[in-house]
Amino acid sequence: MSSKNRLYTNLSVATMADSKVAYGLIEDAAIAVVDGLIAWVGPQENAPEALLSLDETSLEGRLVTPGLIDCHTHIIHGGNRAVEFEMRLNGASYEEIARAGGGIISTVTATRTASEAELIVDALPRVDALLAEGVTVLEVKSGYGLDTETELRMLRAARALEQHRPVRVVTSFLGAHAVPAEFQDRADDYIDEVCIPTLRLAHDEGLVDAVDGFCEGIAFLPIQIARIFDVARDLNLPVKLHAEQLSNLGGAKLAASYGALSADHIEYLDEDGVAAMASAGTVGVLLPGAFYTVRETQAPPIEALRKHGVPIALASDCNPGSSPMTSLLLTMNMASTLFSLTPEEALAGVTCHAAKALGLTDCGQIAVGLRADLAVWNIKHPAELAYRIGFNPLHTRIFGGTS
Ligand code: DI6
Ligand code: FE
Repeated sequence: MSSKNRLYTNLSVATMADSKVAYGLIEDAAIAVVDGLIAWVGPQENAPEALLSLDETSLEGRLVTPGLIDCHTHIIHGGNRAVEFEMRLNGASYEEIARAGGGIISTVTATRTASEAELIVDALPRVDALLAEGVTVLEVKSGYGLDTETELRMLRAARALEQHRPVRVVTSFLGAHAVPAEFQDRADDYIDEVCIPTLRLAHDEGLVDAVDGFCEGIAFLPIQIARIFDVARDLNLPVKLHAEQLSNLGGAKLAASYGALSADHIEYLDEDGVAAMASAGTVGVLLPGAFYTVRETQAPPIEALRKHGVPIALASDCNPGSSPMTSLLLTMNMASTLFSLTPEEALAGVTCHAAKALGLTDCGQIAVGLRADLAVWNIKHPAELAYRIGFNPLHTRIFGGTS
């Protein structure tokens, strides 16, 4: 169907737009789409006369949710690390893997040698896997170039995904992902000579929607992240941070002090950090695929996040090392089973809260005036989405009103 004007009938809808009703659920509902936007949603029997002239599609009792939003991915990268995965499971130590060229630096090498076209072709099957589960918005980070040319190439490839697939891409500059070998033990020089100048160039080219960093003992310290965030502030770009993944360095608190959109991972976050996020309106993005892959045992502080009212989002963290995952449905299931999120929290995590984590106000819910980014599922109850493992009940994905 190519028309951007349509009346969908005979459906249930989890609008995720009414905090007083679980899932914002409306049964026996209809949704009108005009010019790619939601023009009306409500009980079908209340549908205004004027809408009845639209072409109608009966969804035969299916459930409609907002299109899913993957708000944290590294989906553009060269190569993969399957052999390293195999070595590890055959008993190789971290040092042996590193000596064999493994780890994040092996992905940097593979990404530096890939052309923009190769990066795109390599990423498309992963993008397709996400879209097949109803994803309509995708965040993509740089961070496997760690030199000017490759960081820019990654961001251009990320932007170009929109030309290849009906999906909306939001980019994050992650120059502060790791210290490249040529700057070993000179992280500050890397920030001054590569990271900051590249951020400025990428911004000039319109390639950056937000600025990210990896705040960790094995990556960058808060004081170093702050220097990059100062530049982001000068450029009027929002920030976000990989924080408290392996230890508590106070990264989330630092991010919150810059009004960050999100702090991501946050397994080692303490209540002080949670409170700082709450006052700044910073979303907590949980990445259960990484938690699972690295066999982390410390779960994020879910109770404290709930208590302080910090919105919780979920994302795939799709990357070749710590989360080679391309499924938001599996992410939802993992967040429920590993972190005890309710199925409703899990769905909010990949819809309304994921939109907030990206600073988007025109998607993530089903409400009048928002984009008609919808997922139609062959299920009756929204809890089925987080419940099943490795099963995809998507019927139709509707992107800006077009299916
Ligand atoms: N945190 C992670 O878990 C990944 N990056 C990050 O900032 C690791 C990425 C990789 O191993 O390639
Ligand atoms: Fe990440």
